[in-house]
Amino acid sequence: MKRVFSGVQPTGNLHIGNYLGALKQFVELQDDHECIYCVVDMHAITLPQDPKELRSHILDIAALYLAVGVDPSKSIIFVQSEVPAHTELSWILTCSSYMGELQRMTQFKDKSKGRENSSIPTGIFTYPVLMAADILLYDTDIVPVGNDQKQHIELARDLAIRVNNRFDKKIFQVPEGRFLKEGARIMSLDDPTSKMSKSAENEFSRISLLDTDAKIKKAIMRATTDSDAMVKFDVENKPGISNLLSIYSVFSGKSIETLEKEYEGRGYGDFKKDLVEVTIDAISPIRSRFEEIRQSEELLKVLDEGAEKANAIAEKVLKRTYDAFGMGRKRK
Ligand code: AQP
Repeated sequence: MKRVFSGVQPTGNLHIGNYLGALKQFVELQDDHECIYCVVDMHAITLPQDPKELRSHILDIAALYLAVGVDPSKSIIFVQSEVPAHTELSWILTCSSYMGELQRMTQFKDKSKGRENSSIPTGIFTYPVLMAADILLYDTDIVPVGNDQKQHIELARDLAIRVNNRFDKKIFQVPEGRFLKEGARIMSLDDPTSKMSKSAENEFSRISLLDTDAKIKKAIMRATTDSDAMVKFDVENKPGISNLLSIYSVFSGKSIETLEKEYEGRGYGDFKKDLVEVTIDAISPIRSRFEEIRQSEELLKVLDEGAEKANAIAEKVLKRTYDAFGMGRKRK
């Protein structure tokens, strides 16, 4: 069975972009793959987090994994900081990476925009290497993620190949990214030229999986569209309605062409009203399951067992790497 690894940062509640780009794939893959899903709290602290909120978000994300359908009897679910090998391997890979390749990462450019070099947190610069360590530590074959992670997956592949070539043997499995055709990049509702994000200031720029029906309605009804009122998919000229069409299509299972025909000559009002309904239908069962799971002792048990299993796999790959680099004394 091929092995799958992916993670989500506990930086806030998951939005429909996280769900449609990544989590939906997590569920689809678990029946015929060996899946490992992580709550990547080491990544979250690349920007300052309130400690109490961070602790709470870690459990929220784990509960959301279960609420969307990740099944702990099929998949390993764990918290990144509970497996120390992530940071250990990250250091080794940092010593195998170059400033130039990290400077080219568009997420680094976005997150450091407008800041002087002297005030850019180093973690924002080096976290793609930590992400490479996350992936390589589990001999991962497939990484299901949204489109925004393409460049980071490329870096993980480059580092794996570089280390393998250096020692002329297979230390790391070279992973492949897995991106969906629809939903791989859901855009912000108030600025459809940038991606929907958990940490964007305007809460109406996103739909979170835990939003109330009223909030979902408000966010969709005020979503930015253009003035010609034609429901047509054209990302370049009509990014707002194109984004809403993508969301409608993945939640309803109808193709974009079918939706364009259905709403021909009917304007945006009708379309948005129906999209509200379709979105609430898709999200509200997740919300109710979440409430139940988040309160349960079972969640903590799942994470304890997950950390134990993840540690066992990670230790082996770390040992193999230490041996190749000649680190420490020979471990048994
Ligand atoms: N807008 C999106 N459309 C499709 N997929 C998305 N993902 C994120 N945004 C979209 C995918 O969700 C997974 C988890 O992302 P993450 O939390 O680890 O980090 P992120 O990509 O930085 O997500 P956010 O929401 O933008 O968080 P913040 O605001 O904290 O930076 C990944 O697979 C990602 O591709």
